[in-house]
Amino acid sequence: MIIKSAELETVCGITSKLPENELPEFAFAGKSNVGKSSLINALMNRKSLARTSSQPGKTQTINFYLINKDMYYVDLPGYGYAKVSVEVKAKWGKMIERYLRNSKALKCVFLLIDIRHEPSANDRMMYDWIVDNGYHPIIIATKLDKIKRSQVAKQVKLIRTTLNMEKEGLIIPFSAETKQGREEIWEYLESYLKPEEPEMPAEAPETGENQK
Ligand SMILES: Nc1nc2c(ncn2[C@@H]2O[C@H](COP(=O)(O)OP(=O)(O)OP(=O)(O)O)[C@@H](O)[C@H]2O)c(=O)[nH]1
Ligand SMILES: [Mg+2]
Repeated sequence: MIIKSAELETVCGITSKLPENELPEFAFAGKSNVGKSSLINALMNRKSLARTSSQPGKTQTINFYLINKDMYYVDLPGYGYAKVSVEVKAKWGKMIERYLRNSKALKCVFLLIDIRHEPSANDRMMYDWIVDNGYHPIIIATKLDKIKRSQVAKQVKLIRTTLNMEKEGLIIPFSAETKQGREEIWEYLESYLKPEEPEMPAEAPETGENQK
């Protein structure tokens, strides 16, 4: 994908009204520090438009990035950040839920899981919750550069079984350091943006006379 433009268009806090976008949206969910903002930067071909940090909990708003005036990447706040109070966590849970449930433009939810670890109870909840809302989550297994190549298949399998994924469910290993996996994610996004194939001319309509 060629990135011609990328800009942060809307920032929503807990009490903000969510935008009603017409262009397709792609959301990135996952626990705090898993690499959502880093992935979004890589997919925007920018170093630091989406803010990242060694301090988890950096993204505390829902951020809508307009890409090529064609679609949005939606950076969601991470769940499971220990230093945030129970009330704040609950409020964020509600906000993410409100977004995922109500957006009419949301095409696909990417759920990020650290390739080094077994998915947590929160990850499993998030996965099930996305499925229950009618989406087929794409798993991005992040921080691929942090494990040996020989470990990749084993870790991918661990993610698949722990999340109890559908057989055809997609897991894309990705590294924000090496950008491995980026092309595949771009291809996937593009498949949503392509205009629909023109319909084949219909055959002459049946009159119904010969039908039972
Ligand atoms: N080695 C390596 N580090 C990564 C990768 N992706 C993210 N990181 C690092 O992990 C830390 C967290 O990354 P973020 O992109 O800020 O994570 P986030 O999911 O947006 O975190 P929150 O905003 O807190 O929810 C940063 O220090 C990143 O540099 C990766 O693929 N490889
Ligand atoms: Mg972030």
